[in-house]
Amino acid sequence: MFQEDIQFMSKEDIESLQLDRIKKQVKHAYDNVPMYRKKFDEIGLKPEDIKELSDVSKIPFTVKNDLRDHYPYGVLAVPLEQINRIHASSGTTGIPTVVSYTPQDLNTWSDLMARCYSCAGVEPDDIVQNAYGYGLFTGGLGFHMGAERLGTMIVPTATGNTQRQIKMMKDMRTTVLCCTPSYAIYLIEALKKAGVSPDELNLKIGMHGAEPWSEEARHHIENKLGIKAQDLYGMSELYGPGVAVECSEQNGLHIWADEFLVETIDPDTGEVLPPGKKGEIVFTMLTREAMPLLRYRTRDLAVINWEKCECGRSHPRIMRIKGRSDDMLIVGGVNVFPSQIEDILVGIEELGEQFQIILEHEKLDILYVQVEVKEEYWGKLDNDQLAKKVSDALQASLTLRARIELLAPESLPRSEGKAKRVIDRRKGI
Ligand code: DLL
Repeated sequence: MFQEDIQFMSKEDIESLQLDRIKKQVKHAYDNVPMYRKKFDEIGLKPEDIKELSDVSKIPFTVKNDLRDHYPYGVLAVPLEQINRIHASSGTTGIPTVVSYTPQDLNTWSDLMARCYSCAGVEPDDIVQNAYGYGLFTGGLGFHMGAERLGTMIVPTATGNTQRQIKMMKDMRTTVLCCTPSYAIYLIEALKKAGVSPDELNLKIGMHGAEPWSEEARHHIENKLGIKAQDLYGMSELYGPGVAVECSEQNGLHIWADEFLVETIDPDTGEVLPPGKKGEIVFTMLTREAMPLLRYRTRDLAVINWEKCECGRSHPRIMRIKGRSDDMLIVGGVNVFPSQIEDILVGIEELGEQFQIILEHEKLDILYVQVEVKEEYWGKLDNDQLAKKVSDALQASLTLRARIELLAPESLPRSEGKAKRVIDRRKGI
């Protein structure tokens, strides 16, 4: 097992390592990043004031806009000559969030990703097909470097060209498929259309992340592909993929706490929440050289479980990501998360996996939910009755009436990367 000693560190050892590292990291940020020096000076905080792990709550938060305001290199803690690579994520504001890495950062990230593969059950003799996007997006290169570090063979297909993905899976005898959960679901349809049975493939593990997905989506992928579908979490600001991953228990994603210190906060007040409470996840990177991030607000909402896992690991677990605080839609004054709608749709037997939410405004906000019907039911049911059943189920949970549009199988656009679930056509929003 890759870095087995770190994977199975005791809680006490993790905490003492965290304390040792956070002290150094705070000093590194304060001494080298003017933005942090300013944030600390404004509240009279000195790096030496961090004596215990609980003192971390004194440190001011970092938010995405801090990175945008210092675009592109303003938050570097090392001279530009020491930067080996950048990645970037596009944002809605037009200014990308740029993240930078020293050779040591790339080394740490590779280790983290190799550890993720290993924790999820991947072995050096596996054949990894990497269908994440290579380029500025961190998914492709992150999964690539981790597989290289673990020592597997890599088939770097990148996104798209589904027919070629299928051919490669078959001919190269791929055992591990890395892609977003929505692309895995699309591949299942494409395999069926191409007349390729999963029995002809050698797949055993799927490594899926980059977007929220449900337990039902997992069962679908596992049953149709005959694999174990593992959830993996990360974000560009925190190296990329590799922050947390599921083990064989599939009961929460282990956050590699030797590198990431995690807290949960109330997204409205910023107050630290007690263990077990759902809130916004905040990470402090413990060793990053190029771009130290202290108390970075992810906007992701989840519950953290600090209990030791059945697998024997003590690294805390993110129980499934429950959407983002900024994903929240406000429809006629009611707060709605797309994941809530998904949870209800997947519970209705006649519906397929693909759906889209459209918001319009005509005097009042209108919530449209377009959802595909499963092939075996399409044309065989009373659509009005089924639409009413869906609308009633949504009303009961959201306290909102949605207009339901039932669609034929395979009519919504498929995505090769992250699925686009929400189209907001309301003016001024
Ligand atoms: O999506 C990095 C990544 C690549 C993760 C490949 C996993 C696999 P960003 O594009 O910066 O980075 O998007 C980060 O995606 O804040 C979450 O909202 C969401 N996200 C990532 N993984 C998961 C997951 C990559 N497993 C944002 N479950 C994060 C739910 C996820 N949401």
